Amino acid sequence: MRLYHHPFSSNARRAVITAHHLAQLAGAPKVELALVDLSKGQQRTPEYLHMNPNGRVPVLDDDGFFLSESHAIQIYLAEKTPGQTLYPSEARAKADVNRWMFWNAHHFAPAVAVLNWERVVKPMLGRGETDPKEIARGEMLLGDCFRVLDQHLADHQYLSGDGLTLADLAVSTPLMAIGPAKLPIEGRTHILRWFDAMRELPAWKATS
Ligand SMILES: N[C@@H](CCC(=O)N[C@@H](CS)C(=O)NCC(=O)O)C(=O)O
Repeated sequence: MRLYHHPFSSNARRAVITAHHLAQLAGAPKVELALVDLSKGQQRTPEYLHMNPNGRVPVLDDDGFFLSESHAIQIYLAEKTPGQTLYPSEARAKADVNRWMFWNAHHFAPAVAVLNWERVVKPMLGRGETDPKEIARGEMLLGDCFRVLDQHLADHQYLSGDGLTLADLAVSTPLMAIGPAKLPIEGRTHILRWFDAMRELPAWKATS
């Protein structure tokens, strides 16, 4: 399999980290990484758009089966790996992991993206002044998400169940922006404890 990514993309990193983590297991799919240079517009070439018409990273190519959307890629890689424990098969356990993954895709990652765009990407690409209204909107959205996440982690070591799952890998990757995008994390001690543990994972370190 080939996984198209860019190192600055937290969406791509979610899939890359999952592949790295699963690679510890003998039956894991062999995943080769391919860099897509977003700054050169390589995500908009006809060849790339054939794999992912959205023109975004990541996309997985499994022998001509093209799969975009980072959370879907995580699930596919896990389900292709015999003996994995990142994605449970029991209905309620699986639903709970799904819940956090959907929460991430719909609420958390988009909230981080507002601040990341205003404070990191816009200045980097010279796309105009920071918009204070957008900053206020991003901080409000993220404040809500941080409250929910911190409360949950106050009495849970991991997001779902008793061990590391796809949910932890999914939700931790937007926090790559914690410093550069000045995410309002002050006082969220439970998130910081959990995120420190995520950063200690060999898969996180290998993809930094
Ligand atoms: N929902 C998608 C989002 C993918 C996405 O937005 N990727 C960004 C990088 S973080 C991208 O490729 N942007 C390139 C562009 O917009 O031209 C996923 O989770 O995979």
